[in-house]
Amino acid sequence: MSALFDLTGRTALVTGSGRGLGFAYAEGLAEAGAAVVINDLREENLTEAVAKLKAKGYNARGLAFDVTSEEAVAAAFDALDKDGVAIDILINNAGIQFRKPMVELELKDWQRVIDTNLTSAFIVGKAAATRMIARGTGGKIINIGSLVSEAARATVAPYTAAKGGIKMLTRAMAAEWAQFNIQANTIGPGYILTEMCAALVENVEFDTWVKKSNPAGRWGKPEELIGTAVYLSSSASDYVNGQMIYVDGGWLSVL
Ligand code: GCO
Repeated sequence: MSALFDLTGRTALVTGSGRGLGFAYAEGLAEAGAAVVINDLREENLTEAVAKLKAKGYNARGLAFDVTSEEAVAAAFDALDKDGVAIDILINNAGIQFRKPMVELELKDWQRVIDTNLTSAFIVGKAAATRMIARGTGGKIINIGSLVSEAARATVAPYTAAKGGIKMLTRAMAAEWAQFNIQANTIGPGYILTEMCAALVENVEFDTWVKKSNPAGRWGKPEELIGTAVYLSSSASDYVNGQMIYVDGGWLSVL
């Protein structure tokens, strides 16, 4: 049975994986046997993340590039090509949050959030899929959505639009690339205890709301996303395509 989920011999790129959920995905995939490429813009995060994985005996390397820049992504994939590193699994995780009522929101901030959370998945997805198709090996793409792919929340409009877009971008990828044995699926994390949510956790009213509205009665932990990430990266999901799996403690079921 474990062979179904074994990632030995495969290489995964996880964008925005210097810390937070990205790091949890990368560590989980490494534990399942994959070699991992950590991506982050901040060099110190990158160095620290790679060191942590290497200390556990995992095969890890760092690659700093801006996921919103087509030139930077092209250069990064060229560098991987030169080193003979083929990406079999891509997790488009890089993301930012920016909370502001829409009537006060400036276009530049809207654009920044859309670029980082949605357009990046197209840019990096295209670079990875082009190579998977050329090699004829197939591959796995996991895009990261959110509860707001489904249910909007005030003050996070660009994030909501981007995460809704991610759900359908994933289906577009499945529609075009299933014929090349590429499976593209979305993970929708619920309210998880990460740095991105720190302001929400510290807000007593919000924290109480999360605990009350979620049938699980608590926030999720980053490591609770790993099983789904490994499943969608492995042969166990070879006929699963264009799906969105929420890992939310049941929150959407009672909405
Ligand atoms: C926020 C948002 C996010 C999402 C999260 C859960 O204000 O930061 O609400 O936390 O809801 O991605 O899916």
